[in-house]
Amino acid sequence: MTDTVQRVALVTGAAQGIGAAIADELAAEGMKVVVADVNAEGAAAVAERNGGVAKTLDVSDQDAVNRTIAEIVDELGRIDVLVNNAALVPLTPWADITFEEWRRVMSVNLDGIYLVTHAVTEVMGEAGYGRIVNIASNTFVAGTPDCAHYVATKGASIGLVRALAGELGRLGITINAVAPGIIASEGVLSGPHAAGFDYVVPMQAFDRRGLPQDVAPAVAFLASEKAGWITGQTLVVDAGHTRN
Ligand code: NAD
Ligand code: 4PL
Repeated sequence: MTDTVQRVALVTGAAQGIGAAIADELAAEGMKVVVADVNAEGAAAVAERNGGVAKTLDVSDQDAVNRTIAEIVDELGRIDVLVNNAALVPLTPWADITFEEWRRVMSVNLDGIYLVTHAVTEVMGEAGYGRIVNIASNTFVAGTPDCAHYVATKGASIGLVRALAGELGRLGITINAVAPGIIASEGVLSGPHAAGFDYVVPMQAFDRRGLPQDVAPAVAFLASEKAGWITGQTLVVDAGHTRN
């Protein structure tokens, strides 16, 4: 951060869970954070506590995405950091993944990344500076069962990071992925993934459940100016559950 410019960060899916912790961490580091989520109330509460700006946004809605990015540029003048965090986190055995369910997960977890990233890189490219972090998942490393559609989107988000690093580097933009292991977010705690802790925690190096606050610092580092020589990479943040 320079003395004169306050960096603006857009975090999608930031009304709760890992996204909210990332939004708080970036705000604590001095950034102006746009807390974007389909959950308007939750986004407003997070923005209220961290001095940010809330935007109601469905990342899979092309018109809404383009309108929201234009609003942010109008109101705040810039977008320096994008964290692609919004996602559906389903647990569905392969036999039960209908094409409709497959498309639903693709549209939020993958089309959403395309839409927001495509709009934001235009803004970042004009400024000649940007930091993009995709929140992937260590399920892509572990091959976690009963969420094949989800794992496929997380692999695709890492593929996009690798593919875009070169093109975006020429514009002064870095793009990396952070791949958390199982985290006690509101979403996971309220759904069937919660049973996964009993299986995963014994494989970790540390004997407790991961929290959203355990992921946020890694994202903040890759989103910082000082991470400018790192791009196209995936940082696994899972207490050593997987090792590569
Ligand atoms: P969560 O379900 O607690 O929160 C997700 C947020 O995204 C919610 O606020 C939800 O409203 C929002 N959202 C959903 N669809 C949206 C859309 N179309 N547009 C905008 N916002 C939308 O989830 P979480 O556990 O905090 O997960 C956050 C990210 O971390 C996701 O990318 C997830 O895949 C990833 N992740 C989670 C875990 C885990 O165990 N919790 C592990 C690895 C990776
Ligand atoms: C190990 O990304 O990485 C459950 C739910 N277990 O979403 C995840 C593990 C989940 C994960 C994830």
